[in-house]
Amino acid sequence: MFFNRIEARFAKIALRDIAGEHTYQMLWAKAHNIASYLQEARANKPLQGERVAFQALPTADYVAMLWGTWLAGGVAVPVSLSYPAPEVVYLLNNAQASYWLVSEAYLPLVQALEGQHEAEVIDIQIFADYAPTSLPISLPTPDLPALMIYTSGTTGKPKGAVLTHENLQSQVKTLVEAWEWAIDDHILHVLPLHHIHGVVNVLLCGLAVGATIDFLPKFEAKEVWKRFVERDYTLFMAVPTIYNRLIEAWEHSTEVERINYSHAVGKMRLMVSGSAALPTKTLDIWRKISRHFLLERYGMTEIGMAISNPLRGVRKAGSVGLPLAGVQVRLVGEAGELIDLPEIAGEVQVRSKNIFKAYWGKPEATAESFTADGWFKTGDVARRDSEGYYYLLGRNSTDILKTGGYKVSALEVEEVFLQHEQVAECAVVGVPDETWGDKVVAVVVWKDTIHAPTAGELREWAKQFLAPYKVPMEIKTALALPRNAMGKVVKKEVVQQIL
Ligand code: MLC
Ligand code: AMP
Repeated sequence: MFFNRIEARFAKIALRDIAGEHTYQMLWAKAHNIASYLQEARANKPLQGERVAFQALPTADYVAMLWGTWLAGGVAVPVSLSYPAPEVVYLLNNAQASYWLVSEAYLPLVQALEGQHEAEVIDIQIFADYAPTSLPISLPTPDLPALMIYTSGTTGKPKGAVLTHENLQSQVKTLVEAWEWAIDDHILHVLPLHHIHGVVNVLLCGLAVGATIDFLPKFEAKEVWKRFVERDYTLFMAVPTIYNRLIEAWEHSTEVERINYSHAVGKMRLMVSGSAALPTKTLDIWRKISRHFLLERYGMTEIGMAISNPLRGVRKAGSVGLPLAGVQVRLVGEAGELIDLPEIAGEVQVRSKNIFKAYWGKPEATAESFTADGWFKTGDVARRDSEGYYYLLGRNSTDILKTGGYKVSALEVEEVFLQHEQVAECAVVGVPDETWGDKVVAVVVWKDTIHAPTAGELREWAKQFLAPYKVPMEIKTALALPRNAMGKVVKKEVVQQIL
């Protein structure tokens, strides 16, 4: 899908990044070089599913690393740009990565991690004057694993969700058809490139149809508005927090700026929100600002996009819409009964070609995430109205949080906090918040209140081990945590106490 007939769009601009414009031909040549290099080290044989971890700012290098890995028969493992050293080490070792491709910005990290992993480091600057042997690159077969995305769960550390080429092609095809992606589409990309929203929904869909993608190095609301005015974008996709930030920036602008901003977004053909619940208030204000009724959709790393409001039909506020073509969705009650009637809550279960193959190296966790008859258990709870539109109500587990569209495991954060010498007990919870969705808050019982660190000190300490978005925004102190008869912390009560 990405490489077939790519020659036909060689001259078209695929990407704009901090370095300038890149045609499809330039990306292809860069990817080809990387693939040749990787295969040369394997006696010119494909990598056969070896994992290639890679880290690059949102630039052409990122796409070249992704495509190059695929052309060499490897599995691409994008690494978060904000991970501190221990998270990167965990990922490289957990994925058993053969290679770690990095752009220049990550060389200090590479140095700091010397001896802590087995991956061979490739600084992609070497490709500046690398002459590849002209290898016959074979296109990967559909059943070969293509991409591994790390995602937090209810137990332990993040797991690598393995998606095959077939999964990705099917996910992309579903969205290209549903949202009518086309070659003349032009999108501003502001999302992180280690999660499915930014990778599949924006980058891969855009590249598959020959569209043009402008990368923004980092999300910044004022800069996004400026770009909207300067360029003729047709599409935009983001998480609710980003729309909230854009609203805030619009409200703090001059009258003339507001008129220009609203005019610019009004010209787009589609604006999409997802990854977390879109508050009706945000939907309403955005509608006034842009004249767009945001298209809300629902998805997950393991399943791609499953439910979406329609491009052309009725979009309902508060609903994530109807199952996408080729995706089967059902609701199941607590006793395992199928829910047929409208307005009754149940777990969302999904079956489709889009669904991932496995959690890397975790056959038991993989098996547990499916029902005996092959439906993926999302852990999300929803109801359906009489017209079949789905409304998400919450999650089965109080330990899965969504902050700014990022999934965070409360248990993973608690485990880190409990390593601190002054923390006796700790409960991490999500507090409803207009901007962030769940605001991650830690409630801590100190061993010794006199020597306890300040909230700021504890957050700084935690940043050594956790990506910044996993570090609780607030730290509260308690004398004890509410526990049930079994001694288990009652998270709902913890939230009540701090509200
Ligand atoms: C940043 N910070 C966060 C955070 N993002 N903290 C909690 N939750 C987050 N999401 C931290 C920063 O490290 C910083 O910490 C402080 O908050 C303020 O930073 P900022 O500069 O104001 O935030 P910013 O970097 O602008 O990030 C905000 C954001 C970002 C909304 C742009 O969170 C983001 O890109 N979110 C998108 C995530 C995403 O793509 N999810 C899709 C997953 S796939 P400090 O300590 O320095 O103050 C999926 C499936 C599907 O969900 O359906 O799509
Ligand atoms: P992730 O594991 O990071 O891919 O996040 C997937 C989770 O995000 C889902 O299981 C949902 O809980 C949540 N999610 C995605 N889209 C929406 C949405 N439109 N509304 C509410 N929650 C959503």
